[in-house]
Amino acid sequence: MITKWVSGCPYQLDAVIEEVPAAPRAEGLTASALGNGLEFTRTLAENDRVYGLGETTRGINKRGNRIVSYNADNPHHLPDTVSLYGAHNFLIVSGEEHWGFFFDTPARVIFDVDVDHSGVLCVRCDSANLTVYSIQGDSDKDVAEQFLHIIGRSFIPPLWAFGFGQSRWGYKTKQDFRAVADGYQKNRIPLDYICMDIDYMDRFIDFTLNPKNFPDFSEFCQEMRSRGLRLVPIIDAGIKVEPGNPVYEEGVARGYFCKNKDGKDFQAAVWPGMTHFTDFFRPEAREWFGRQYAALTEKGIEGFWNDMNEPAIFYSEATSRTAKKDYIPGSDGIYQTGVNLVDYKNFYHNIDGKSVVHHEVHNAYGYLMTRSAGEQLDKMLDKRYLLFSRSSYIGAHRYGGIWTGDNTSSWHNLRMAVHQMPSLNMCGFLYVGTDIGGFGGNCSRELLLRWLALGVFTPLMRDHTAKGTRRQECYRYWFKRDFRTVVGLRYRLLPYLYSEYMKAAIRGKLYFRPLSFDFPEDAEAAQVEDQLLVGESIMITPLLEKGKRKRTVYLPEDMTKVLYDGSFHTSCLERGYHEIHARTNQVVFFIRKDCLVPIAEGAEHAEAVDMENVTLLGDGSCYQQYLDDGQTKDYGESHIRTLTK
Ligand code: MIG
Repeated sequence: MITKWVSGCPYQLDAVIEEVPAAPRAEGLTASALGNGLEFTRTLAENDRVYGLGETTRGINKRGNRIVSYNADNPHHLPDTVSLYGAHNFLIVSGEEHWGFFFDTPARVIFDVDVDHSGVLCVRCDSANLTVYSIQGDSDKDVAEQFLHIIGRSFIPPLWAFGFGQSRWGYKTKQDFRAVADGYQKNRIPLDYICMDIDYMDRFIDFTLNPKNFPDFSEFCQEMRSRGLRLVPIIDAGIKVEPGNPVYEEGVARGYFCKNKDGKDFQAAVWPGMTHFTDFFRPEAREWFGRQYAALTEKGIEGFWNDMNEPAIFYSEATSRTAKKDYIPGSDGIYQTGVNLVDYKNFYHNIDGKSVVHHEVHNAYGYLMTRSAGEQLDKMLDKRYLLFSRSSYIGAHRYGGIWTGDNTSSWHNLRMAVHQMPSLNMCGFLYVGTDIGGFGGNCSRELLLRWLALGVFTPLMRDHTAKGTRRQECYRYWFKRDFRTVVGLRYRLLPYLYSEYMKAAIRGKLYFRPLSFDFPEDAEAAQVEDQLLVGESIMITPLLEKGKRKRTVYLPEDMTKVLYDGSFHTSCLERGYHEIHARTNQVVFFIRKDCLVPIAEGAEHAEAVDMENVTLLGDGSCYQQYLDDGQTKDYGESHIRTLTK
């Protein structure tokens, strides 16, 4: 059962694309006025849990946290960090009843999820122009699936995007990229793509290539393709202000950039220096910006990542003088969200002919950039594209995936990834992943192997790190065979991982789930935050502690334990608690009762994996495999074949 309550005059952002009946109130919540905005509360019973809220830094159960939707370029992913890059305003209250609530507003929202242990969920919305969706269901899973249905089908990337990718901020020349390709191929560690960070551009100008380093980019793309690799360039949100830059000139001439209060094109500094920001709220500007990606697709590029689209701003004329940050008041003090409010109140969008200050619609900016790219890439390429974005809002999940931004090489951030994945799925984002090994800081060999072992199961599996950190490519570390084993597992599991992703996307289901979603009656399962269900057959139990070669796992039912060390070793374990052992070159996961997992021989590229000839592991009797060419857009149940044991 879903109803919506429309308050005031909300912006039409197409987060929800199905018809939902209107109700006279926000069902399941108590609403009251709060300044210019609205406050929604709901009393929580002692054992109620709260799920969802996407890309946040702590816990699968969000109870006991304060979370702020106000998209921020924030590299500090700490337990008490309140804002990251996305606004994912959907949560599930789980207890005697199962309710889902989606606060559809691009303005700031503060979620006090019983932060002070007063037994109250309190959601404070800056704006009273919003739509609140209330979902009632039989279970948490049912609520989540009802939500996935109304927000529309997830983005589906090509098969090669389910391979492993390497990235590093600082690769600049063809030599740099060739060295990565060589490093992986000489050591026979599988790899499908290499990301190009901002240094491939001409002075950080979007849609350009450094003329000295890439005078013949088409040939270079071809060279990489012939080695089984693809290049995935970054695109930043801001367009450099510079006469002679055709995108700048055309954007100015057509009036597609955001304005300041005097009606002039707003400018602020990011990587290229002073930039203008495309007004993605205007459909014609969105289409125009998206078409610019052709500069690279024409040369052979099939995938991109969109960065700095909160949008991130280093400084502006106003903020070089006063650097005032956004603060939010809490009953227990003042919290800084790390965002520069002065800038966000200094520029304007044109929405349906009306001038709207950015601050009021801030959270939708990154989404609309991704939509701009996605809509045009879909038209320009006759096959699927890869796209993932840093900033997002629900709705963006139909156009691309996301990565969780500038994390750090820390064990806490690895654990956090386990919490983020299912929470993002609940908000619609299926193609998700973290910077494997951590973006900031120096990654140890042990941490990288453990992070890769989790990354094997995340749809986006990319190793990425910042300039100035330790080299983080797998082949830079001692005893490369271990990396070949762990990354290799991804390719051996590809028939399963791809099938499960595709089935989740076309059927509107979750790919990652907390244990409690499948075992709602199991009080032990509800407490588990360091294990996940991945697709229909697998449960993962990652090792998340430094120096540990064993951990305790909870099995909500009898399962088959699989230990992979280059070959698969299986054993049956009964429901209950067990200690499992895994050295850094071993990955342990579980196959659920009455389930199967198809295993391939593996290969060095996703497209080279033989998906047809598979071995079946587990004690089930049949498996539904999704099989297609990995490029076609004609998705559907007809691509499913049933394998029997
Ligand atoms: O200000 O392009 O999150 O992945 O390597 C930093 C450089 C800008 C932030 C992204 C990160 C990327 C980096 N970018």
